[in-house]
Amino acid sequence: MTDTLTTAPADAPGGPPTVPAWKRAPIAPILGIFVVLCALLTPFALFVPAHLMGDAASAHMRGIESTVTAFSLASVPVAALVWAVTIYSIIGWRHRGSEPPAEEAPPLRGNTVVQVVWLVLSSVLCLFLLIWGLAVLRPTPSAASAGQPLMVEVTGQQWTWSFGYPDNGNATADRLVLPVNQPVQFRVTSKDVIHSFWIVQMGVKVDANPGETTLASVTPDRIGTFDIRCAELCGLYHAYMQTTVQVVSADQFASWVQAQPRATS
Ligand SMILES: [Cu+2]
Repeated sequence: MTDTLTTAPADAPGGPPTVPAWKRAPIAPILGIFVVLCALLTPFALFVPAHLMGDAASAHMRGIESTVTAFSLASVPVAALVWAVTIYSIIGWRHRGSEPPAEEAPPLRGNTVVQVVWLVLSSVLCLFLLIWGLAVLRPTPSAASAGQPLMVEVTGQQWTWSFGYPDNGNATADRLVLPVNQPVQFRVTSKDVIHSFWIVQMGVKVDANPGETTLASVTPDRIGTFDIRCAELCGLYHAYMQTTVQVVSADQFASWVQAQPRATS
């Protein structure tokens, strides 16, 4: 009985050996798909991912945006190569009809050159991302060294945020207002479960833990209204635990904070 799945076409006597289709490396079409994908993905990586969170309102957030862009660009050739092989595999090696293929599928086996190249490239890529991340996202000088920071107490509770201004007569507010270009230090805590205080366009994100105080600092450098969200799943209405921060001029802030109620204790 002839096994059609494992029998390769017989070579012609005296002629060159017949190379099964699956053994011919389709370098050119895969390279073509790779180049097209790189051309499509590069502008996407340059202009889309870093701007999904809105325009930056602090130098720290601009560092995060440049990091997102660098990481997206570094992932373009990797994604393009994987997709190119996948797309060619789906189209180029497609078998039609109800009969089984005349040739057996290629066996999976190691290829030392590919493994070494892949490992070296991956290592270089990881090293680049590590160095970039350490350089761009290094801790900024403490707010104290850039002038007296404005202290703001942030308290999370299911499912709202409240704010206190201990240096401004213990003013309290249910919304956050900050003066532009003034270093701010947040002292963040929680009344019940773990929340996470996230000012999206300023790149501030820090856990709010019950019984603990965590610190975060930023200098808002753009006047406007920006998003505050809870970034820690904290219960039924977690998705609605959001508010805004308004960044205003120093004069506007002074008159606003003056008009706020004072904490009683
Ligand atoms: Cu929360």
